[in-house]
Amino acid sequence: MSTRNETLFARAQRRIPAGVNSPVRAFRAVGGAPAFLERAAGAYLWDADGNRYIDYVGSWGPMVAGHTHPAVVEAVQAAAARALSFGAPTEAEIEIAETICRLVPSIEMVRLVSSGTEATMSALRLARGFAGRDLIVKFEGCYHGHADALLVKAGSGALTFGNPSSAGVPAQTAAQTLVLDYNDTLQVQATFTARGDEIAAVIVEPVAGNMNLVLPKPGFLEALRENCSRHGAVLIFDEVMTGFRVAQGGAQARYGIQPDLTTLGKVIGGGLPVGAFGGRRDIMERIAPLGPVYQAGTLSGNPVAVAAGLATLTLVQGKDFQSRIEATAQSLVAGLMAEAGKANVVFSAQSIGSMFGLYFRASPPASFAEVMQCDRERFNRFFHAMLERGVYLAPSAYEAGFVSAAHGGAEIDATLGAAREAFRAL
Ligand code: KE4
Repeated sequence: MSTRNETLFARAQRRIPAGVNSPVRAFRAVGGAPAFLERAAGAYLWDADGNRYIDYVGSWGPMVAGHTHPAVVEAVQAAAARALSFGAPTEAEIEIAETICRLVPSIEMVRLVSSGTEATMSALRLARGFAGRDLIVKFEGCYHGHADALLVKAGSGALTFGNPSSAGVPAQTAAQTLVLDYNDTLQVQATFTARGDEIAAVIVEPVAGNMNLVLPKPGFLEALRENCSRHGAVLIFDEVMTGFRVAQGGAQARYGIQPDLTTLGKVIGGGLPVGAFGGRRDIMERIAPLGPVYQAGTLSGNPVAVAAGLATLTLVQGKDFQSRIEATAQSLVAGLMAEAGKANVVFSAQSIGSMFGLYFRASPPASFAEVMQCDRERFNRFFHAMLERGVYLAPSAYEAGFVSAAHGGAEIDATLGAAREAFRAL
Protein backbone atom coordinates (compact mmCIF):
# COMPACT_ATOMS: atom_id res chain seq x y z
CA MET A 1 0.00 0.00 0.00
CA SER A 2 1.60 3.27 -1.10
CA THR A 3 2.16 5.91 1.51
CA ARG A 4 0.76 9.38 0.89
CA ASN A 5 4.33 10.59 0.23
CA GLU A 6 4.73 7.97 -2.51
CA THR A 7 1.32 8.78 -3.99
CA LEU A 8 2.04 12.51 -3.98
CA PHE A 9 5.50 12.01 -5.50
CA ALA A 10 4.08 9.91 -8.34
CA ARG A 11 1.39 12.51 -8.99
CA ALA A 12 3.84 15.41 -8.79
CA GLN A 13 6.15 13.87 -11.38
CA ARG A 14 3.37 13.87 -13.96
CA ARG A 15 3.13 17.67 -14.02
CA ILE A 16 6.35 19.01 -12.41
CA PRO A 17 9.84 18.12 -13.67
CA ALA A 18 11.13 15.45 -11.23
CA GLY A 19 8.14 16.37 -9.06
CA VAL A 20 9.88 19.37 -7.52
CA ASN A 21 10.28 23.08 -8.05
CA SER A 22 13.99 23.09 -7.25
CA PRO A 23 16.38 20.23 -8.15
CA VAL A 24 17.96 19.50 -4.75
CA ARG A 25 14.50 18.75 -3.29
CA ALA A 26 14.17 15.64 -5.48
CA PHE A 27 16.56 13.63 -3.27
CA ARG A 28 18.46 12.50 -6.39
CA ALA A 29 21.81 13.09 -4.68
CA VAL A 30 20.89 10.82 -1.75
CA GLY A 31 18.44 8.45 -3.46
CA GLY A 32 14.91 7.58 -2.46
CA ALA A 33 11.76 9.64 -2.65
CA PRO A 34 11.42 13.06 -1.04
CA ALA A 35 9.13 13.62 1.91
CA PHE A 36 6.19 15.85 0.99
CA LEU A 37 5.90 18.27 3.87
CA GLU A 38 2.63 19.60 5.24
CA ARG A 39 3.33 21.55 8.40
CA ALA A 40 6.16 23.09 10.36
CA ALA A 41 6.54 24.65 13.80
CA GLY A 42 9.67 25.71 15.66
CA ALA A 43 12.40 23.13 14.97
CA TYR A 44 9.97 20.55 13.56
CA LEU A 45 8.46 19.42 10.26
CA TRP A 46 5.62 16.98 9.57
CA ASP A 47 5.27 15.10 6.30
CA ALA A 48 2.19 13.86 4.43
CA ASP A 49 2.24 10.59 6.38
CA GLY A 50 2.33 12.39 9.72
CA ASN A 51 6.01 11.64 10.39
CA ARG A 52 7.73 14.30 12.52
CA TYR A 53 11.29 15.44 11.87
CA ILE A 54 13.78 17.72 13.57
CA ASP A 55 14.64 20.14 10.77
CA TYR A 56 18.26 21.07 9.95
CA VAL A 57 17.49 22.52 6.49
CA GLY A 58 15.31 25.42 7.62
CA SER A 59 14.10 26.00 4.05
CA TRP A 60 17.82 26.27 3.10
CA GLY A 61 18.48 29.09 5.54
CA PRO A 62 15.54 31.49 5.98
CA MET A 63 14.02 29.90 9.10
CA VAL A 64 16.69 31.17 11.51
CA ALA A 65 14.03 32.03 14.13
CA GLY A 66 12.33 28.65 13.72
CA HIS A 67 9.27 27.73 11.68
CA THR A 68 5.98 29.65 12.02
CA HIS A 69 7.37 31.98 14.68
CA PRO A 70 4.28 33.76 16.11
CA ALA A 71 5.77 37.24 15.57
CA VAL A 72 6.44 36.46 11.90
CA VAL A 73 3.07 34.81 11.26
CA GLU A 74 1.22 37.71 12.89
CA ALA A 75 3.19 40.27 10.84
CA VAL A 76 2.38 38.38 7.63
CA GLN A 77 -1.32 38.07 8.51
CA ALA A 78 -1.59 41.78 9.33
CA ALA A 79 0.22 42.82 6.13
CA ALA A 80 -1.86 40.43 3.99
CA ALA A 81 -5.09 41.81 5.44
CA ARG A 82 -4.07 45.30 4.26
CA ALA A 83 -2.77 44.36 0.78
CA LEU A 84 -1.07 41.45 -0.95
CA SER A 85 0.83 43.63 -3.43
CA PHE A 86 0.90 47.22 -4.67
CA GLY A 87 3.71 47.55 -7.18
CA ALA A 88 4.28 50.93 -5.56
CA PRO A 89 6.55 52.22 -2.77
CA THR A 90 5.62 51.55 0.86
CA GLU A 91 6.96 52.67 4.24
CA ALA A 92 7.85 49.06 5.13
CA GLU A 93 10.38 49.00 2.29
CA ILE A 94 12.08 52.05 3.81
CA GLU A 95 12.13 50.34 7.21
CA ILE A 96 13.75 47.14 5.90
CA ALA A 97 16.25 49.15 3.82
CA GLU A 98 17.22 51.19 6.89
CA THR A 99 17.47 48.02 8.99
CA ILE A 100 19.71 46.24 6.46
CA CYS A 101 21.96 49.30 6.15
CA ARG A 102 22.22 49.57 9.94
CA LEU A 103 23.03 45.88 10.44
CA VAL A 104 25.42 45.65 7.47
CA PRO A 105 27.22 49.04 7.43
CA SER A 106 29.02 48.39 4.10
CA ILE A 107 25.56 48.67 2.54
CA GLU A 108 24.86 52.39 2.06
CA MET A 109 21.97 51.81 -0.35
CA VAL A 110 19.99 48.65 -1.10
CA ARG A 111 17.49 47.42 -3.69
CA LEU A 112 15.08 44.57 -2.91
CA VAL A 113 14.35 41.76 -5.37
CA SER A 114 12.54 38.42 -5.03
CA SER A 115 15.31 35.83 -4.83
CA GLY A 116 19.01 35.35 -4.26
CA THR A 117 19.45 34.65 -7.96
CA GLU A 118 17.93 38.00 -8.84
CA ALA A 119 20.20 39.65 -6.29
CA THR A 120 23.43 38.20 -7.66
CA MET A 121 22.37 38.61 -11.30
CA SER A 122 21.60 42.28 -10.66
CA ALA A 123 24.78 42.85 -8.65
CA LEU A 124 26.91 41.45 -11.48
CA ARG A 125 25.21 43.60 -14.10
CA LEU A 126 25.67 46.63 -11.83
CA ALA A 127 29.35 45.83 -11.26
CA ARG A 128 29.94 45.43 -15.00
CA GLY A 129 28.11 48.69 -15.71
CA PHE A 130 30.05 50.53 -13.01
CA ALA A 131 33.49 49.16 -13.95
CA GLY A 132 32.91 49.26 -17.71
CA ARG A 133 34.40 45.77 -17.97
CA ASP A 134 33.00 42.31 -18.80
CA LEU A 135 35.11 39.65 -17.03
CA ILE A 136 33.92 38.26 -13.71
CA VAL A 137 35.65 35.89 -11.29
CA LYS A 138 33.91 33.22 -9.22
CA PHE A 139 35.14 30.18 -7.32
CA GLU A 140 34.52 26.49 -8.00
CA GLY A 141 32.07 25.08 -5.48
CA CYS A 142 30.44 28.42 -4.78
CA TYR A 143 26.82 28.73 -5.89
CA HIS A 144 25.27 32.10 -6.49
CA GLY A 145 21.91 31.15 -8.02
CA HIS A 146 21.17 30.20 -11.60
CA ALA A 147 21.91 33.32 -13.69
CA ASP A 148 23.72 32.29 -16.89
CA ALA A 149 27.01 34.00 -16.05
CA LEU A 150 27.22 32.04 -12.81
CA LEU A 151 26.43 28.56 -14.16
CA VAL A 152 30.04 28.11 -15.18
CA LYS A 153 32.62 25.56 -14.14
CA ALA A 154 36.36 25.86 -14.16
CA GLY A 155 37.97 25.90 -17.55
CA SER A 156 40.92 23.70 -18.40
CA GLY A 157 43.23 26.00 -16.46
CA ALA A 158 42.64 28.78 -13.98
CA LEU A 159 43.49 31.51 -16.44
CA THR A 160 41.36 30.13 -19.22
CA PHE A 161 37.71 30.98 -19.62
CA GLY A 162 34.99 28.99 -17.92
CA ASN A 163 32.81 26.36 -19.51
CA PRO A 164 29.03 26.22 -19.05
CA SER A 165 27.95 24.02 -16.15
CA SER A 166 24.42 23.92 -17.55
CA ALA A 167 22.92 23.31 -20.95
CA GLY A 168 21.48 26.47 -22.38
CA VAL A 169 24.28 28.75 -21.23
CA PRO A 170 25.97 30.16 -24.36
CA ALA A 171 29.70 29.48 -24.57
CA GLN A 172 30.37 33.16 -25.11
CA THR A 173 28.57 33.96 -21.86
CA ALA A 174 30.60 31.40 -19.92
CA ALA A 175 33.72 32.74 -21.60
CA GLN A 176 33.34 35.92 -19.60
CA THR A 177 33.59 34.05 -16.29
CA LEU A 178 36.87 32.91 -14.78
CA VAL A 179 36.53 30.13 -12.21
CA LEU A 180 39.28 29.90 -9.58
CA ASP A 181 39.91 27.58 -6.65
CA TYR A 182 38.35 28.71 -3.36
CA ASN A 183 41.03 29.61 -0.78
CA ASP A 184 43.80 29.67 -3.41
CA THR A 185 45.29 33.09 -2.75
CA LEU A 186 48.22 32.58 -5.12
CA GLN A 187 45.82 31.87 -7.97
CA VAL A 188 43.89 35.05 -7.18
CA GLN A 189 47.12 37.02 -7.25
CA ALA A 190 48.23 35.47 -10.56
CA THR A 191 44.84 36.10 -12.16
CA PHE A 192 44.84 39.76 -11.24
CA THR A 193 48.47 40.17 -12.32
CA ALA A 194 47.60 38.74 -15.71
CA ARG A 195 44.15 40.21 -16.28
CA GLY A 196 43.34 42.64 -13.50
CA ASP A 197 42.35 45.47 -15.82
CA GLU A 198 39.71 43.30 -17.51
CA ILE A 199 37.97 42.13 -14.32
CA ALA A 200 34.67 43.85 -13.50
CA ALA A 201 33.94 41.90 -10.34
CA VAL A 202 34.84 39.05 -8.05
CA ILE A 203 31.85 37.29 -6.49
CA VAL A 204 32.45 34.98 -3.55
CA GLU A 205 30.63 33.24 -0.73
CA PRO A 206 32.75 34.67 2.14
CA VAL A 207 31.92 31.46 3.96
CA ALA A 208 31.11 28.77 1.41
CA GLY A 209 27.90 26.85 2.08
CA ASN A 210 27.16 25.26 -1.29
CA MET A 211 29.97 22.73 -1.45
CA ASN A 212 29.12 21.74 2.11
CA LEU A 213 30.57 24.23 4.63
CA VAL A 214 34.09 25.47 3.76
CA LEU A 215 35.63 28.32 5.76
CA PRO A 216 37.87 30.98 4.22
CA LYS A 217 41.55 30.45 5.02
CA PRO A 218 43.32 33.34 6.74
CA GLY A 219 44.37 35.81 4.06
CA PHE A 220 41.96 34.64 1.35
CA LEU A 221 39.26 37.28 1.76
CA GLU A 222 41.95 39.88 2.45
CA ALA A 223 43.62 38.99 -0.88
CA LEU A 224 40.33 39.46 -2.70
CA ARG A 225 39.81 42.85 -1.08
CA GLU A 226 43.35 44.02 -1.79
CA ASN A 227 43.39 42.88 -5.44
CA CYS A 228 39.95 44.27 -6.23
CA SER A 229 40.92 47.64 -4.72
CA ARG A 230 44.22 47.76 -6.56
CA HIS A 231 42.74 46.86 -9.95
CA GLY A 232 39.41 48.69 -9.75
CA ALA A 233 37.29 45.53 -9.66
CA VAL A 234 34.08 45.35 -7.60
CA LEU A 235 34.21 42.88 -4.68
CA ILE A 236 30.82 41.22 -4.20
CA PHE A 237 30.16 39.18 -1.05
CA ASP A 238 27.31 36.81 -1.72
CA GLU A 239 25.79 36.65 1.77
CA VAL A 240 22.47 35.18 0.68
CA MET A 241 23.19 32.24 2.99
CA THR A 242 25.66 33.72 5.51
CA GLY A 243 23.80 36.98 6.10
CA PHE A 244 22.52 37.24 9.71
CA ARG A 245 23.59 33.62 10.22
CA VAL A 246 27.35 33.58 10.71
CA ALA A 247 27.05 36.85 12.63
CA GLN A 248 24.44 39.55 12.93
CA GLY A 249 26.34 41.62 10.34
CA GLY A 250 27.14 38.59 8.20
CA ALA A 251 30.51 37.06 7.34
CA GLN A 252 31.88 40.51 6.52
CA ALA A 253 31.38 41.51 10.17
CA ARG A 254 32.95 38.28 11.42
CA TYR A 255 36.02 38.56 9.19
CA GLY A 256 36.28 42.35 9.15
CA ILE A 257 36.39 42.67 5.36
CA GLN A 258 34.30 45.35 3.64
CA PRO A 259 33.00 44.35 0.19
CA ASP A 260 31.81 46.90 -2.37
CA LEU A 261 28.49 45.12 -2.89
CA THR A 262 26.66 42.50 -0.84
CA THR A 263 23.86 40.20 -1.93
CA LEU A 264 21.30 38.97 0.59
CA GLY A 265 18.29 36.64 0.62
CA LYS A 266 16.75 33.88 2.71
CA VAL A 267 16.73 35.37 6.28
CA ILE A 268 15.67 38.84 5.04
CA GLY A 269 12.45 37.30 3.76
CA GLY A 270 11.83 35.11 6.80
CA GLY A 271 10.67 32.34 4.46
CA LEU A 272 8.91 34.57 1.92
CA PRO A 273 10.51 35.59 -1.41
CA VAL A 274 12.96 38.41 -0.73
CA GLY A 275 16.47 39.02 -2.04
CA ALA A 276 18.54 42.18 -2.00
CA PHE A 277 21.72 43.73 -3.38
CA GLY A 278 23.37 46.78 -1.93
CA GLY A 279 26.63 48.47 -1.07
CA ARG A 280 28.63 51.57 -1.91
CA ARG A 281 26.43 54.55 -2.72
CA ASP A 282 28.54 55.54 -5.75
CA ILE A 283 27.93 52.11 -7.24
CA MET A 284 24.24 51.77 -6.28
CA GLU A 285 23.46 55.17 -7.82
CA ARG A 286 24.19 53.63 -11.23
CA ILE A 287 20.99 51.56 -10.93
CA ALA A 288 17.89 52.62 -12.89
CA PRO A 289 16.17 54.97 -12.79
CA LEU A 290 19.07 56.95 -11.25
CA GLY A 291 21.67 55.50 -13.57
CA PRO A 292 22.15 53.46 -16.75
CA VAL A 293 22.10 49.91 -15.29
CA TYR A 294 18.61 48.53 -15.69
CA GLN A 295 17.00 46.31 -13.05
CA ALA A 296 13.31 45.87 -12.11
CA GLY A 297 10.74 43.52 -10.54
CA THR A 298 6.96 43.34 -10.26
CA LEU A 299 7.02 41.91 -6.74
CA SER A 300 10.23 43.53 -5.51
CA GLY A 301 9.59 44.83 -1.99
CA ASN A 302 6.28 42.95 -1.79
CA PRO A 303 4.56 44.16 1.41
CA VAL A 304 3.74 40.67 2.78
CA ALA A 305 7.26 39.37 2.12
CA VAL A 306 8.81 42.51 3.61
CA ALA A 307 6.63 42.10 6.71
CA ALA A 308 8.01 38.59 7.20
CA GLY A 309 11.54 39.87 6.65
CA LEU A 310 11.20 42.77 9.04
CA ALA A 311 9.76 40.56 11.78
CA THR A 312 12.62 38.07 11.31
CA LEU A 313 15.28 40.79 11.30
CA THR A 314 13.80 42.07 14.56
CA LEU A 315 14.14 38.60 16.08
CA VAL A 316 17.77 38.14 14.93
CA GLN A 317 18.66 41.32 16.82
CA GLY A 318 17.27 39.88 20.03
CA LYS A 319 19.50 39.75 23.11
CA ASP A 320 21.81 36.71 22.88
CA PHE A 321 20.06 35.53 19.68
CA GLN A 322 23.29 35.03 17.74
CA SER A 323 25.26 33.60 20.65
CA ARG A 324 22.50 31.09 21.40
CA ILE A 325 22.18 29.74 17.86
CA GLU A 326 25.99 29.60 17.60
CA ALA A 327 26.17 27.60 20.84
CA THR A 328 23.44 25.25 19.59
CA ALA A 329 25.36 24.52 16.40
CA GLN A 330 28.55 23.98 18.38
CA SER A 331 26.88 21.50 20.72
CA LEU A 332 25.42 19.60 17.76
CA VAL A 333 28.81 19.38 16.05
CA ALA A 334 30.66 18.32 19.21
CA GLY A 335 28.05 15.69 19.97
CA LEU A 336 28.11 14.24 16.45
CA MET A 337 31.89 13.98 16.47
CA ALA A 338 31.75 12.24 19.85
CA GLU A 339 29.17 9.72 18.60
CA ALA A 340 31.17 9.07 15.41
CA GLY A 341 34.29 8.51 17.51
CA LYS A 342 32.50 5.97 19.71
CA ALA A 343 31.40 4.15 16.55
CA ASN A 344 34.89 4.37 15.02
CA VAL A 345 33.52 6.15 11.95
CA VAL A 346 35.84 8.48 9.98
CA PHE A 347 33.90 11.70 10.37
CA SER A 348 34.44 15.39 11.06
CA ALA A 349 32.21 18.40 11.50
CA GLN A 350 32.42 22.13 12.09
CA SER A 351 30.15 25.10 12.60
CA ILE A 352 30.24 28.86 12.21
CA GLY A 353 27.37 30.85 13.63
CA SER A 354 24.25 28.75 13.06
CA MET A 355 25.63 26.97 9.98
CA PHE A 356 27.33 23.60 10.20
CA GLY A 357 29.07 21.06 7.97
CA LEU A 358 29.22 17.26 8.33
CA TYR A 359 31.99 15.36 6.50
CA PHE A 360 32.78 11.68 6.12
CA ARG A 361 36.45 12.62 6.02
CA ALA A 362 38.96 12.79 8.87
CA SER A 363 39.05 16.60 8.92
CA PRO A 364 36.91 19.43 7.56
CA PRO A 365 37.73 20.21 3.90
CA ALA A 366 39.35 23.55 3.09
CA SER A 367 38.88 23.40 -0.67
CA PHE A 368 36.57 22.04 -3.34
CA ALA A 369 39.09 19.27 -4.08
CA GLU A 370 39.06 18.23 -0.43
CA VAL A 371 35.25 18.27 -0.37
CA MET A 372 35.37 15.80 -3.26
CA GLN A 373 37.42 13.45 -1.06
CA CYS A 374 34.50 13.09 1.39
CA ASP A 375 32.76 9.69 1.35
CA ARG A 376 29.51 10.64 -0.35
CA GLU A 377 28.05 7.13 -0.25
CA ARG A 378 28.53 7.01 3.50
CA PHE A 379 26.86 10.40 3.83
CA ASN A 380 23.90 9.13 1.80
CA ARG A 381 23.51 6.12 4.08
CA PHE A 382 23.81 8.37 7.12
CA PHE A 383 21.22 10.76 5.66
CA HIS A 384 18.62 7.99 5.31
CA ALA A 385 19.44 6.43 8.67
CA MET A 386 18.83 9.81 10.28
CA LEU A 387 15.67 10.49 8.23
CA GLU A 388 14.25 7.14 9.36
CA ARG A 389 14.94 8.25 12.93
CA GLY A 390 13.18 11.60 12.55
CA VAL A 391 16.10 13.88 11.69
CA TYR A 392 15.84 15.89 8.45
CA LEU A 393 19.31 16.78 7.13
CA ALA A 394 20.00 18.48 3.79
CA PRO A 395 19.54 15.80 1.08
CA SER A 396 23.04 16.29 -0.34
CA ALA A 397 26.61 15.80 0.88
CA TYR A 398 27.37 19.19 -0.65
CA GLU A 399 25.06 21.37 1.42
CA ALA A 400 25.53 23.13 4.74
CA GLY A 401 23.11 22.54 7.61
CA PHE A 402 21.31 25.10 9.76
CA VAL A 403 20.05 25.32 13.32
CA SER A 404 17.49 27.86 14.47
CA ALA A 405 16.59 29.67 17.67
CA ALA A 406 13.89 27.01 18.13
CA HIS A 407 16.46 24.18 18.41
CA GLY A 408 17.11 23.47 22.10
CA GLY A 409 18.67 20.81 24.25
CA ALA A 410 15.83 18.35 23.65
CA GLU A 411 16.29 18.55 19.88
CA ILE A 412 20.07 18.20 20.10
CA ASP A 413 19.81 15.23 22.48
CA ALA A 414 17.25 13.52 20.20
CA THR A 415 19.48 14.17 17.19
CA LEU A 416 22.52 12.70 18.93
CA GLY A 417 20.50 9.67 19.97
CA ALA A 418 19.52 9.10 16.34
CA ALA A 419 23.14 9.63 15.26
CA ARG A 420 24.36 7.08 17.81
CA GLU A 421 22.29 4.42 16.03
CA ALA A 422 22.89 5.80 12.52
CA PHE A 423 26.69 5.75 12.82
CA ARG A 424 26.52 2.13 13.93
CA ALA A 425 24.22 1.25 11.02
CA LEU A 426 26.63 2.62 8.36
P1 KE4 B 1 17.78 31.66 -4.63
O1 KE4 B 1 17.66 32.15 -6.05
O2 KE4 B 1 17.66 30.15 -4.54
O3 KE4 B 1 16.85 32.39 -3.66
O4 KE4 B 1 19.25 32.03 -4.11
C1 KE4 B 1 20.37 31.59 -4.83
C2 KE4 B 1 21.58 31.56 -3.92
C3 KE4 B 1 22.50 32.58 -4.04
N1 KE4 B 1 23.60 32.61 -3.24
C4 KE4 B 1 23.82 31.66 -2.31
C5 KE4 B 1 25.05 31.73 -1.46
C6 KE4 B 1 22.89 30.60 -2.14
O5 KE4 B 1 23.12 29.64 -1.21
C7 KE4 B 1 21.74 30.54 -2.96
C8 KE4 B 1 20.72 29.41 -2.87
N2 KE4 B 1 21.04 28.35 -1.98
C9 KE4 B 1 20.47 27.07 -2.29
C10 KE4 B 1 20.92 26.09 -1.21
N3 KE4 B 1 22.23 25.63 -1.39
C11 KE4 B 1 18.98 27.11 -2.40
C12 KE4 B 1 18.31 25.76 -2.42
C13 KE4 B 1 17.79 25.41 -3.80
O6 KE4 B 1 18.50 25.69 -4.79
O7 KE4 B 1 16.69 24.85 -3.85
